[in-house]
Amino acid sequence: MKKIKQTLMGAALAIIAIAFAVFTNMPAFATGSVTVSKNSLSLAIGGSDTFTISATNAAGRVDIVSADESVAMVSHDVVFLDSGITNEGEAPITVTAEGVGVTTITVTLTDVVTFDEEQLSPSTTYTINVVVGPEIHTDTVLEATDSNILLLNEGDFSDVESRVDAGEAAATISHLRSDESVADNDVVKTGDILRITIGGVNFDYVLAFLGDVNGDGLVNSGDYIKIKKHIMESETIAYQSKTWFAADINKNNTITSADYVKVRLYIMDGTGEWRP
Ligand SMILES: [Ca+2]
Ligand SMILES: [Ca+2]
Repeated sequence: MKKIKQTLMGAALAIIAIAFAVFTNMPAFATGSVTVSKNSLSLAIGGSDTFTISATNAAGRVDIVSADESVAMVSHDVVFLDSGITNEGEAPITVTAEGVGVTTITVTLTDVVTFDEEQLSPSTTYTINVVVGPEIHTDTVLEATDSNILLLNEGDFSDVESRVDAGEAAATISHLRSDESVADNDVVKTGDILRITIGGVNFDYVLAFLGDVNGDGLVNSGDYIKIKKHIMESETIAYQSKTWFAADINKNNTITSADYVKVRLYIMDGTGEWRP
C-alpha cells in the first residue's frame, strides 16, 4: 500500500514537473530560428564573397564545411552563435575561390537551443552552392581591358577558346553573337560574347575585335568611317566601350586620326597585318 502511494505521488510530481516545464516554455521566447543569408555564390577565380549565419533567440554550435577545398575555402570551420564573431548572434563567413569548379558548403546546426533552452532541432543542415568561374589567359593575341571586355587583336574564336582555362571543371564554351544567338562560324565580330558555362552558371565576356568598329567581323571602309565620325564628333564612340577598344588601334586610350590612318593602311595593304 505504501509503495503504491509512493508511486502515485511520484506520478503526480512528474505531471506537475511536465506541466511546469510546458508552462515555463510558453512565454516570451516561444520560438527561435537560424537563417543563412545566401543559398548560392558565384565567384571569380581569386575572388571572395561573404554569407552570414544569423540567430534569433537561439544559440549554439554551427559547423561550416566546404565539400571541395580545392574550389572554395571557408573562413571558419565552426562558430558559436552565442558569442558570435563580430556581434552577438551573427556570424559572417568569407568564402574564397581557390580553383575553377562547383562545390557546396554545408552549414550544420548542432545543439542549437533557444534562450529558454528548448532544442531548436537535433541537427539542421543548410546547403550553399558555389561556382567559381574560369580563368582567361590573356596575352598579345587576346588582351584584357579595364572593362569586362576582351580584345582580340588577330585571329578568330579558336584563339579565344584556346585561352580559356576551366581547370578540372566540366565547362561548356559558347561563341554567341551580340543578340545571344549561337555563331555559325569562328569569325569574331565586335560585340560577340564568349560564354563559359560551369555548373549551370554562365560567365560572359564581351569580345572586341581590333579594327572592327561596326561589328561585322571585317576591317574595311565601314570601320574607318565610324572612326572618322567619332573624330568629327558627329557620332561619338562611348569611352572604353567594346567599340572603343576596337577603334583604338594604336592603344593610346584615345581615338584620333592616327587610328583612322592605321585602318586605311590596313585596308590598302591587304595583308591582314597592322603596320607597326
Ligand atoms: Ca567592320
Ligand atoms: Ca588611339
